[in-house]
Amino acid sequence: MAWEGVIKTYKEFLPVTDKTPIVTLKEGNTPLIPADRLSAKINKGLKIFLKYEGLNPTGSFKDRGMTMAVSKALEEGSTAIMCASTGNTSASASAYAARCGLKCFVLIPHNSIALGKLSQAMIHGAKVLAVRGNFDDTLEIVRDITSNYPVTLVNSLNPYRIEGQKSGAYEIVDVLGKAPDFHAIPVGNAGNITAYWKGYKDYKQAGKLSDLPKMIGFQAAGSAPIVLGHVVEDPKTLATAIKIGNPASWKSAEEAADSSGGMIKAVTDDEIIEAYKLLAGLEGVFVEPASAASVAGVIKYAAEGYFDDSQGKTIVCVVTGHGLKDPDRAIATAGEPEVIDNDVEKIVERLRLKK
Ligand code: AN7
Repeated sequence: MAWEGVIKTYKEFLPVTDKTPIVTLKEGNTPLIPADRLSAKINKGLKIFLKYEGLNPTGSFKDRGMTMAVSKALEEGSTAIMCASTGNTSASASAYAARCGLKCFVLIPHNSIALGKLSQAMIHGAKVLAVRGNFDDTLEIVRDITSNYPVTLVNSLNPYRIEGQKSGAYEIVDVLGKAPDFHAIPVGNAGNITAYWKGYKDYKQAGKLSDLPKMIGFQAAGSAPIVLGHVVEDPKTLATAIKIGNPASWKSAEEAADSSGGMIKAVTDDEIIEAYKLLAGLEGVFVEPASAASVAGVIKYAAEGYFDDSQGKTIVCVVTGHGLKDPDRAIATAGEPEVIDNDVEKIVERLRLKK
């Protein structure tokens, strides 16, 4: 049967009715990819899976929440939506708005979002303003404007975003037949860890799983307010998607980590880039740097002994966005191609091929 998108597939778990106009790009149903070479490299007997969210229609997990937020905005008679974004939320919001004829207003931090994401918001026809400030500043402005003007906020402060995003957890359990033992995830504004935890708890309540996973979240070290326990005024990291100093869902992220027996920790930019290269080179999975934070965290804490009693256990790493979102980073990391003459002999020689 053809995949119908997140809302139709999981409607019994979502706040929709038969009257909800469903705006969908058939998001969800992303592959859960076994990462056997990575598992072997980490060598703790863990079985690692990658939930490849970059394969959603706009290239990130945000589509799961956006189908809900935009459908509900339409149902409630809204004519315009607005978000602050480190890039992926704006790419998704602008696509779903285009699809149903809503206006879309986007505030991004100037010079701080990856090129692929910016190109998406522009081509889908959103009104994009690049603000001289950081993400936290733009979110503050969007909260202010959406509470004073007839414009629907579609950041993850909008509870429908969390509702849609929790579908990722359902899909994982539907494939594995149970929850994983560990769920590793990057943390920025902290909506996604909140959503997955909710999804697992829903499924437990519905009798679809018995044991909940330990939720382990990873922030970039230069933007790690939850780890530090205070707001970071000037967050820094090359993982621009998670360059956030004052996460909107801070408390619920802590709640997910604490009540599951997990943790929220930091990984450095070097550790993120190392994991980014490993995913691409060892598993054939191209993700954006922020997504690699989940894998970087697993590698780091494996080395510190966190998984020493985890023989045979499963871990799902959510890799949240596609590598093509940030082509500049890929080239900066892996280099440019060598240029050569249009000459077969020179090329054979350069490739060191022998008959
Ligand atoms: C690839 O687009 O906040 O912890 O404005 O794009 O739920 O915020 C993006 C966040 C992880 C962090 N990975 O998720 C935005 C935005 C990628 C992301 C996160 C984001 P949350």
